[in-house]
Amino acid sequence: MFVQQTLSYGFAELEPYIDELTMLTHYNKHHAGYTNNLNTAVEKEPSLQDKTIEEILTHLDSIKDEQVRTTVRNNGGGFYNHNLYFSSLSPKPAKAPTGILEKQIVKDFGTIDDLKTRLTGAATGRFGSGWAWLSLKKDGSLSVSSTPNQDNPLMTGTGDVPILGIDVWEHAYYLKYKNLRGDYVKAFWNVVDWNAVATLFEAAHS
Ligand code: MN3
Repeated sequence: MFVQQTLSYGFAELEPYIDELTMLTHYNKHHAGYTNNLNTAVEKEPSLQDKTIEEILTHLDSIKDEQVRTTVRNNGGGFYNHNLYFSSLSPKPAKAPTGILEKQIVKDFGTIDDLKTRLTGAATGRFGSGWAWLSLKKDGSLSVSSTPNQDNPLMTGTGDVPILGIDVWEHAYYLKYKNLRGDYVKAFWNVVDWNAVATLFEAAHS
């Protein structure tokens, strides 16, 4: 059974950048819903039961039933993406990357601000619901991309491993920011814990 990542902070602790009601609804309703729906789908599909979520999302094509595949894509994606999202946030974040992650960012993008600009562009440029991503590619370089719905880089067949995701579904920001997605993304940078991103980078690297 897949279990939601527990939060290391309270729902109100990301204020004023991400408001309490958005966090509460996002985690307790949306993320919980994806998790429940994924578990229900996996219960009916014995071939998935001994697999990790990463294995499932990397090999969606192995699910023969189209309806089950779509359910797992949407809800397995939602489960995985929100685990990544919520665990990258902190009320006391490391404000900038250090070590090998910083070196790779400088190599691939120039400066940390250049990377943030690229990611902000991917987040604000995504039409409709979706995500912006920073991923580690097979060749060791980093890439910025965006995906629709609850898709993510694991599903692309490229071997890219996501290490930071910006949720740009309206449920992630609309209560506070209304139509101003750019303001939410700007605020988001204040609560990204670069230590959490570095941990994923190092894990994906080894
Ligand atoms: Mn969401």
